[in-house]
Amino acid sequence: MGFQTDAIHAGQQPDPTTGAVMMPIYQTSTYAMEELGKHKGYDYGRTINPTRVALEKNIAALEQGKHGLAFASGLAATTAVSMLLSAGDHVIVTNNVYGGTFRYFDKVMKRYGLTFSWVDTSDLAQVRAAVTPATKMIFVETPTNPMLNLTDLDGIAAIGKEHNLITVCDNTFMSPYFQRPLEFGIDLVLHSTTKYINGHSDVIGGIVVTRSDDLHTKLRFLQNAVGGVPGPMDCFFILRATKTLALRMRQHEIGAREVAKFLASHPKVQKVYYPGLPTHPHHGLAKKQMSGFGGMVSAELGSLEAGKRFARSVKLFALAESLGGVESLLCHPVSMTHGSVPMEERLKFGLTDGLVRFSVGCEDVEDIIADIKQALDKV
Ligand code: P1T
Repeated sequence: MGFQTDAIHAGQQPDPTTGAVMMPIYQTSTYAMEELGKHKGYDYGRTINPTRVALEKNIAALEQGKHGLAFASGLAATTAVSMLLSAGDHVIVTNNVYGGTFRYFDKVMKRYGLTFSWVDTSDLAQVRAAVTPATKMIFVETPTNPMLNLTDLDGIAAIGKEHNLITVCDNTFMSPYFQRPLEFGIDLVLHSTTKYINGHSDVIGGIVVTRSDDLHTKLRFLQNAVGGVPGPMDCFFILRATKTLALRMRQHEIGAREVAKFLASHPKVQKVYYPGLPTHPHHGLAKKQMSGFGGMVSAELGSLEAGKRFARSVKLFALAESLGGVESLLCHPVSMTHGSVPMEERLKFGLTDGLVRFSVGCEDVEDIIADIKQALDKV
């Protein structure tokens, strides 16, 4: 089936009891057993929930995967994935990942004896050079948050296979509508469903999708054993939202292309980061592995003061963490989403005090551009 058909139908059929067309919210923590050792496939709400199962099947279909595992947040999904590892294991991670992912690996998992190499994974030679006998996983984010650097997924999957490593891609910025990492041989695709997949800025969630039966069995165990599962109501909201994912992504991209073009032509903007611009260093790779360029744009305004003035002056854009909702959001990564990344680390990949990040919403494009224009006038 096509993407939109799957988005609307995968994992769902009319409720057998009532015929309800929409998946019910099974708001229950437990299920009555028929007798000792006999139940209907549902025993306890942390272990399994029908609304969650529907969501997992739905997103698994959109990612062209076989199994989906839903979590209470994107970071809970990352946590479950990291629990596949043991003390002494080494992980290669994209140097510019979401600041919370950096914080989790650096401040939490390091204490449990994992080691990390922070690598510019857009350069496969650097990835190869970072592999050690202890390496067990390559964790990439592409495009990265907020620099929008791309990593070659084909190349990462090949290195992973050669060295028998688990490859993981955080696909939050593209959503499965524009990029499906499993199709390139990546083992696990991960999302903060809080972002484009839910798309309405009203749910925190995460998901992992895989084609591997083995990794699925291990992650299903961890999902239950560690316990970071989403509630049924949140699953219902996300399931409702995927029905319009394609429509929203197309509109996000229309807006983002215009925003990138406008910013690139503006004298007060020093640099624009958007994979859809022919000047982007990874534009060729973007065309190869993504079917669109997404709704995220970053821009260098030159100084913290310029960033502050701009952030103070936008009216339609809300100054807020998060991204991927239908409403436009502006973020100053250094003071917000990436506050936990040390200055010397972030400067290596160009994350300066003057960088602002646009999550271009689905409002009328003229209104979005007009807001950016009037705010730049005040810088
Ligand atoms: O917030 P949560 O649902 O736990 O997802 C974490 C996460 C994981 N991966 C990426 C690429 C992300 O961007 C995020 C969360 N990011 C933001 C809150 C932000 O504003 O960038």
